[in-house]
This record gives sequence, structure tokens and C-alpha cells, in this order.
Amino acid sequence: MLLRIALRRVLVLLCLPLLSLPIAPVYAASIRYAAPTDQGSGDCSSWSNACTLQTALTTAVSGDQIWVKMGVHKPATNPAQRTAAFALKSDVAIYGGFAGTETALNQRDWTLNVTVLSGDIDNNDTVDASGVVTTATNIVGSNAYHVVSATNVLSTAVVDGFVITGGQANGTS
Ligand SMILES: [Ca+2]
Repeated sequence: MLLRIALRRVLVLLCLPLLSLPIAPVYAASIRYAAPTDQGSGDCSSWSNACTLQTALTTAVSGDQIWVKMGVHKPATNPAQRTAAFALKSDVAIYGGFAGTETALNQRDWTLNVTVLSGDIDNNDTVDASGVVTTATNIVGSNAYHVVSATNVLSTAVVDGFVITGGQANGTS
């Protein structure tokens, strides 16, 4: 009996260090799908469950690609969030130019499927048919200060196949 209790204690002691080891989550690089608004479940897992680009960037991990459907994408839906921007990440590539049905990167067409990143968070700029502000005087109201930011990221951050428009860097800092 005593021996059995002693063995249990040994086993418990042996297990403790294992339990206290930090367990790093393992993420596999993947393709995330983004659209101007959430689709389906909005979990970024497919075109039919696409999330917003902001969500895709927030949840992206090293090695991910984000495929972005044509249309106008804004870094915030709240017009008061002028500091919102699409913040790039090292080792994450965002690709525009998709119709929203493609299964391979080389199927996209960024001239046909114009994919716009716009700072017009108060939705009142004068834009062309694709949602692009073609001259600074067409900016109305208060837009995001910066549409895309790349702070402390490496050259492995990729932006490819977009029109970036409507930034209004008229802040004091
Ligand atoms: Ca505006």
C-alpha cells in the first residue's frame, strides 16, 4: 500500500513539469478570403465565408496569403476611427484582383476586378465607377489618415493588385 502511494506521488511529480511547459499554438499557413463585407460565417475560410480584409489581417499568421475580392474595402466602418488603417504584417501577402470564385492565384485579374482600399470611412467622397477618388479635391469630410500602414514590418509584407485611395493625412502627428 505504501509503495503504491509512493509510486503515485512519483508519477504525479513526473507529470508536473510536463504540464507546466508552455504549449505554443501551432498554426499552418493558409489562404484567407476577404470581401468588402462578411460572407456566410465570416471566418475567412472560403469565398462563401469570406471575412473583411481588416479581420483577415488581424488573424493572419506568418506565411498566410489573403485573397481579396473586387470592390471597395475600408479600414473602419465607424467614421470616427480616422486612425484606422490596413496594417501590413511581415510574411503575410495580400492580393487583390479576384472576382470571388478563383481557386488559384494566377487566375486573378486586377485590371478587370478592380480592388480598392479606400480611406473614405465617412462614405461621402466623389468617386469613379470603381470607388476610386481620382483627385484630392474629391475627398469630402474626414477620411482615414492612412489607408495602409507598414510599421515595423519586413519586405516580406506584400501588397499586390490594389488601388489605394482616399487617405487624408491632415492630422497633427
Ligand atoms: Ca469622405
